[in-house]
Amino acid sequence: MNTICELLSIEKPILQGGMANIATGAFAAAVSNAGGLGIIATGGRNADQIRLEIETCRSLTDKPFGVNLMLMNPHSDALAQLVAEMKVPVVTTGAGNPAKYVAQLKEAGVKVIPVVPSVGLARRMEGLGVDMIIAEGTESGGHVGELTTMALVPQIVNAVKIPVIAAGGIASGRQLVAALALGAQGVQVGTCLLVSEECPIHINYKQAILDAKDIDTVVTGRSVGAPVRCLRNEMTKTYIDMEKNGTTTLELEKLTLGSMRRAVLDGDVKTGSVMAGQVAGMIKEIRPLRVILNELMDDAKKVLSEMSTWRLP
Ligand code: TUI
Repeated sequence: MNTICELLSIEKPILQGGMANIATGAFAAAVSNAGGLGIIATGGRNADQIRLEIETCRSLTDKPFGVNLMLMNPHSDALAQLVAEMKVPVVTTGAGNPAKYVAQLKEAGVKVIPVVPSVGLARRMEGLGVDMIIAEGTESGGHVGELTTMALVPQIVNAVKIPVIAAGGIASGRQLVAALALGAQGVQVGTCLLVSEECPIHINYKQAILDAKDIDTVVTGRSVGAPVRCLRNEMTKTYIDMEKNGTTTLELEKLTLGSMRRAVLDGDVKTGSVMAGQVAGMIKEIRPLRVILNELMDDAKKVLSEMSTWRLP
């Protein structure tokens, strides 16, 4: 069977997570140039904006890249049509069921890789003919499911025949090897790339991740069916207090309106949504993307070679 590197024509089995309002065409190109698969985010953007991002990405790299369709975006129909028309090599999807777009994308020759939080959805996606599955555990940043990567990945691996990529809780070579041990053929990472030199977020956002400890992420929005993991701050405290007091969905939505852009663009890490995964606590340095991805691979190789001498009793 072909490796995911062969299937996607990439050097390292590492995909970049979607990251709404962050992953521009230039950022995705930089990830692809560093040997991973860069992905342009569509959260909060329309088709005209994404067309420009795809053009920018193509002008900055000859390597394959992808677009993430964030399915809560009201422009999803137009975005799916755009990526098919522009023959983007890979589409990942998130925050919903992409069933209605799969045939259209496959016909255009686009590789389709949905992010799923459950075995049921993974099976349905395989039935529709998608190319691979990203199994994302609740450790990840942003919109999350319920199951952990440790529990979810092997159950999806057992349930489907197509390649599985693990996401959520991966920021080191050890975690990459652990994902492979669970049966994944590659990983998707986000949080560890936020602190890259190339990542176009406000320095306060990067600093908040560098300062975070293991227990500093929380999930807001479970009560309204839109669970989102962020770094704990004034906004998440108010939100969680309001959730406990039975505040209406409308009031809760008002609190988070524009909060992602406030964190990313204005560097307001107090009242903004500083989306990040549980691995934030282990990230300590701002470095170039190439260094981050090379270290992930080199450390994974070291761990694998250490493990080759292990013997079980
Ligand atoms: O999509 C993500 N992570 C995200 S999207 C995002 S942007 C955002 N904007 C406003 C509010 C909330 C988020 C930030 N982070 N990860 C992939 C992911 N997909 N995680 C979980 C799922 C998922 C959940 C349910 C995928 C499919 C699904 O299907 C439900 C169904 O309809 O069957």
